[in-house]
Amino acid sequence: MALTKEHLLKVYRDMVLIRRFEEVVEKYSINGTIPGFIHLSIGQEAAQAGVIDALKVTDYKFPDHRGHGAIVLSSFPEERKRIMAEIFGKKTGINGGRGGSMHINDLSVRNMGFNGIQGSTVVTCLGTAFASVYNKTDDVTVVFMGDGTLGEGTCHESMNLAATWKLPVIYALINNQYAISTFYTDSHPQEKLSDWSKGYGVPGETVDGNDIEVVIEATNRAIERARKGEGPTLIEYMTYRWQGHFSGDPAAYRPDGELEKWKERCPLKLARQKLIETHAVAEKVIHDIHQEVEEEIEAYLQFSLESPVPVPEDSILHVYADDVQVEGRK
Ligand SMILES: Cc1ncc(C[n+]2csc(CCOP(=O)(O)OP(=O)(O)O)c2C)c(N)n1
Ligand SMILES: [Mg+2]
Repeated sequence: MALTKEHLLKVYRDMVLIRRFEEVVEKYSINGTIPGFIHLSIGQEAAQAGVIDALKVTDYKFPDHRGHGAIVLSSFPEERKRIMAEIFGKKTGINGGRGGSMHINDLSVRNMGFNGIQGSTVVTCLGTAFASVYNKTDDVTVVFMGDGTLGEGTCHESMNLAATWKLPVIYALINNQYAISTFYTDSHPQEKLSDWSKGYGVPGETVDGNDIEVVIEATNRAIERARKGEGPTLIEYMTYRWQGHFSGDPAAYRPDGELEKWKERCPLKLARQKLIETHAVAEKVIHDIHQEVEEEIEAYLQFSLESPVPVPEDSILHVYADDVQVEGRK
């Protein structure tokens, strides 16, 4: 079912927000202000924004290393500047500047974070999925992973158990075609990676990951199954990353013309076309969205630039948990 005009406008704004967020992050990474490696998801906005849009705040989210978009959109609007500050390594960051780009978690919205090991969260996400069943809630768990990550042995283990125990997991496989420099069909025998699901007797589908309406529809189908206790689903969102693997990678391994072809199917462009052609949205409305987002991102940036860096004495904080009560243990 097509989205309403209001819904499409909302997710269009979400996509503009994460596109501009990452463009700013890219700029400050290249000029050396942001420490460490940055993995950008420009071009993949629909897959991230669509999945997050379909979730409740209490659903568990496991982003991956290319997850800025999903993380920003999961967080409460008033906390989003702290996501950028985290990437800048600042004390005001959502994790006090300790995590940086790849290790951002925010338990208030059940963003469970990532740890730099591909395929690890595909296993640990079984814990939150099991907790939902055990506690008899209808919260689902979404784990993001890439086409390369699907080749990790952990993905087999995870899908096997999730299928056997009918755990409410949505495997959000973002197929952006490459794992670093390896094209996905050079490391997988299947053309459709969603066919993996067949081995575990669970539904799998491959969808257009650049069309946000298609993304939301497919995600909703999986969420509905999971909430009803029918178990996991594997969804492969076909998309493309416009940048190299990390900011600074010239991506010389891509054939000529490939990027240009995918840019024609820019997720923002596709949604904008629908807004104008199907919903008769005026150009001025679109322009105002961009203007509003611009001001918001500028505020995040100023906050990030002006915030202090963590002090060395703070490095010993949060090493041990304070006063944790574990049932059944002294
Ligand atoms: C276990 C493990 N092996 C290798 C790496 C190095 N590594 C980081 S990202 C990446 C490629 C991941 O590709 P994909 O899953 O397609 O995600 P994408 O980067 O395309 O978003 C690799 C091999 C790692 N971090 N962890
Ligand atoms: Mg990939």
